[in-house]
Amino acid sequence: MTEPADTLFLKIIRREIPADIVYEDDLAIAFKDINPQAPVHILVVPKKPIPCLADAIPEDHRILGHLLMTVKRVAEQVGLENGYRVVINTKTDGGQTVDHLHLHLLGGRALAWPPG
Ligand code: DGP
Repeated sequence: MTEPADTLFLKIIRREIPADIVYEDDLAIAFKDINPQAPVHILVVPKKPIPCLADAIPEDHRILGHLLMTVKRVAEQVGLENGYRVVINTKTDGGQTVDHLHLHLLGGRALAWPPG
């Protein structure tokens, strides 16, 4: 079995590169996006290096549920009471640039729809 690739986000989890971490537990970490697209732009990342949503397996269902509950928790923590958007870019057409599953939590302004 091949080892999963080391990723930028694993380096953040291991504190090898700095990040503005806003939440962490056994399964997930949340930190501010380096290139924010909204006043609040936080990435919620599983500690397990699942490359993208399309690579999730049935056994990952607890992690996937936990990621959504973490988004909700962080949104409350940072005061997004007017609402927010959750985005999972997946593979090339989805605009994914980091091959480690992550949820974008965007908020702090009224967001346009549809996205580009
Ligand atoms: P995506 O395009 O969905 O793969 O989003 C990847 C996001 O990761 C992108 O919005 C920018 C962010 N990002 C890339 N490198 C870093 C980094 O070194 N630190 C932080 N905090 N965010 C990063």
